Amino acid sequence: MKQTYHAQRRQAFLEQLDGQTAIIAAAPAVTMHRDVEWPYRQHSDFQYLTGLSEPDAIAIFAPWHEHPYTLFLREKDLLAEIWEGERVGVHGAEKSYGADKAYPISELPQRLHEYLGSSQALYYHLGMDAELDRLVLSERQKGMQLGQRSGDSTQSLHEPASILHEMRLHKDAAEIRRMRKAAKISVKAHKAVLKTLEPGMYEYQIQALLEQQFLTAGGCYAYPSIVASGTNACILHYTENRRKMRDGDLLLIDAAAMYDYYNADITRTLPVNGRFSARQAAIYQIVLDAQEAAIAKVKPKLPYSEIHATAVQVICQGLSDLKLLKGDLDGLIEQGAYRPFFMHGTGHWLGMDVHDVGDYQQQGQSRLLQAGHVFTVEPGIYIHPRAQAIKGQPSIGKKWRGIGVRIEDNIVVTTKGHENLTAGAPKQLRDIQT
Ligand SMILES: [Mn+2]
Repeated sequence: MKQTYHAQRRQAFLEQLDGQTAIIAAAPAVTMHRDVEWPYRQHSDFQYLTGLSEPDAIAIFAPWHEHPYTLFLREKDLLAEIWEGERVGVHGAEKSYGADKAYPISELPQRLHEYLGSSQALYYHLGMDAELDRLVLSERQKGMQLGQRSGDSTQSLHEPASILHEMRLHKDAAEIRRMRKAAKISVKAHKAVLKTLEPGMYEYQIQALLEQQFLTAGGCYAYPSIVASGTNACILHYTENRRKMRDGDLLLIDAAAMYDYYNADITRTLPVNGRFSARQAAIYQIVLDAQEAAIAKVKPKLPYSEIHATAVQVICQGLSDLKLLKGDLDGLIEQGAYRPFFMHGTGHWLGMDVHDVGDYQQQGQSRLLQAGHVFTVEPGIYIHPRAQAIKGQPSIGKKWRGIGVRIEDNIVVTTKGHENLTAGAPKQLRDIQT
């Protein structure tokens, strides 16, 4: 049962707390409009440790306490459950969710002090819930005034992220399985698009096709689907998806599934009519070469920053071959001459959050990759039709303007090298042209 993994994570977290207390809060429910809430999505930190997908819950970890893992959560309430669905309840939290002790959330104010007492440090993230912030800070203050602790009476405040996000960065076997599944569902959706796409369709029809695939497989979209045709491909976070696609357009699709709290993140750029123009193909090939060169480097101990450096090198070489950049290669790279065309990083950690947690640097140096790290590799080139108006922008021939290409895959570092979880989504010219 899934609780085995949560129990292992809690054990590791409790050990690293080293005798101190941590308070981790559930995500609040969010209103969509009057009487209607957005579908509930648990906060990834809380989900990672508890497996409990309910709002109005607080997990307290106190290794020194008689109950090292305590859950405060909603009580069973038949009337509320008839309207809103079943609740785990206090008994369920102890029986099925591994809590050493559970209490109704309404009892948090009078019980919180028991968990703060003898801890020199408190791990709590401020800023998610103002009411909880006030309660935690005032109870901490009272505890310090009462001088319950021996020695220094100040209770220091720390970010749980310093422990928890480091844990989440290293994916365990259960997490890799879910990410593999999210990737598989997403690959299938991108393949379905390839079969269906033709001029005259609307962007939202492609969005519907993708999201139907995600839902049919038991997932949902990991983030709002980007279906950006024509010059919309040059807008990095385009999600309107209202345009009618024309013969000769490119279509940039950045869409993928979340499955059981784990995300994929795929981008493909396709010719709407099945055939790239010569200029589109030239830009596409540079991006693909950059992406493949970057992925090929991935193995344990590689500094993470090498991935971006590799993509930048290939993109600068390619743009300079096309005479879109002029000057010597090292100079172009050093001056960041590529930035008007490639203005984002080459990727990000991937996991329960699409832009997942974990530091990219350690002691001022780029982190070295390790088996179990998962991240995206997603270089792009965007020639925005109006970019000419930006000061300092290189002058670009009219015929190049409006081309936007990004290609993104999800890479897991293995002990021997890497595995591309999303390799099944076609990206070679021969596979995406008819
Ligand atoms: Mn991404």
